[in-house]
Amino acid sequence: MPEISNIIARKIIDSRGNPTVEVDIKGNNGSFARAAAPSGASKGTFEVKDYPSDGIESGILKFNKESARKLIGISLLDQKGFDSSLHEIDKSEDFANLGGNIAIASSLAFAKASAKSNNLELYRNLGGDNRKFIMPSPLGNVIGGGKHAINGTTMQEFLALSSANRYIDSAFGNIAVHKKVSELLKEKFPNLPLGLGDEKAWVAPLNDMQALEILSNAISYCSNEIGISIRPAVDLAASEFFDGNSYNYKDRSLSSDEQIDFVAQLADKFNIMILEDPLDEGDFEGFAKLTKKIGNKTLIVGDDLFVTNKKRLENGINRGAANAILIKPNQIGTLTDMIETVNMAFKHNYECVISHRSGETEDASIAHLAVGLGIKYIKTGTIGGERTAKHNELIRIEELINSSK
Ligand code: 2PG
Ligand code: MG
Repeated sequence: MPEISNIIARKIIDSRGNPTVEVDIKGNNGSFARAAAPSGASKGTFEVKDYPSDGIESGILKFNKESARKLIGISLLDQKGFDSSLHEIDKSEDFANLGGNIAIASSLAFAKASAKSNNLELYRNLGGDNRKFIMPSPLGNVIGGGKHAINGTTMQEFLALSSANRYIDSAFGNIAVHKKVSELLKEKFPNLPLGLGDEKAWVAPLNDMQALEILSNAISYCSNEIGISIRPAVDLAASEFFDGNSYNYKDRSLSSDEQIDFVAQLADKFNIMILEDPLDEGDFEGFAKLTKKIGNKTLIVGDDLFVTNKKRLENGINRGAANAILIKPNQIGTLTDMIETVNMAFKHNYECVISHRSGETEDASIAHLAVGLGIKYIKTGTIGGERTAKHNELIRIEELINSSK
């Protein structure tokens, strides 16, 4: 029986220059696997804690000194057993003792080691050897603001969603929009320096309406030029500019009901396909109202609302809040918990969008999770090594799928 012979965590550097964690697992069958955790800037209040209260350093030290011993010897074929041991070690509801980022890096390293022990790629080990695999459509952030930039838009992300026959063409569709946006920004601000935010989306002195107009023009131009379907999407990350009473933009301040009407109008005017976190993370009722209004033609995605948590999703399902969920593995801390949330979403016809974080690493696990679990959309930026790591892995996965047809 293949089992864990060694497990070790270390501090590494993320794309924002902040410390994060990676975990190595060795098996007694010679298998070796490694995974890293990303980190968010606009974190949901209800996410698990990423590190114990005394910080990343002491979290890692404690894991290597005490927790690792309890994990050595676990069968490499038992993901659920491994993940429940993480919960047993932690003993809290929100990974406050072990640290959710240390938990997810361990859980994903385990999933990779497990796949290696079965001599399968991770996506295939997760999805079953005989499944028909489909490639996801990428959602790429091209104009940004909120917590990901200094003095950018109020809404956090303006994205392109491309769907072509081959994954690589979808990814290049988003990249084309990213390039076109830079041309349009140079025309609009000929004398201003332009820069990129945390996710390598363009940052410029725009209000949200101007950003949507540029996004929409760039998308129309590129989809005509390339001949593939490209649609606009927006992640408002609305909790970040809600003060408990109003949503505060650069040029307006809106009540909850006004916010619902405002985003419904935007969705209509700009033919927006995906609207993420259009309302505050506590406002299930507002999400339900908006879903009733435009949910037949728009995906209303809960990110901070659901935080990849099965119980919060269940609440949303019961109330008709949103019709899709963002899936971020480190919001919940283990692969098993994440898969349970995905399964619940699919069972109730909620769409899933798997997602990177604004602070990322070269780890490309989410590419495999998307394909292996049959998730149709992946949000992972357009350019930048930590973002293209996922695209490039998906290009390789598509080649493998095609060669095994
Ligand atoms: C989001 C994410 C990723 P962060 O809000 O969806 O784009 O941002 O990782 O900062 O939470
Ligand atoms: Mg979000």
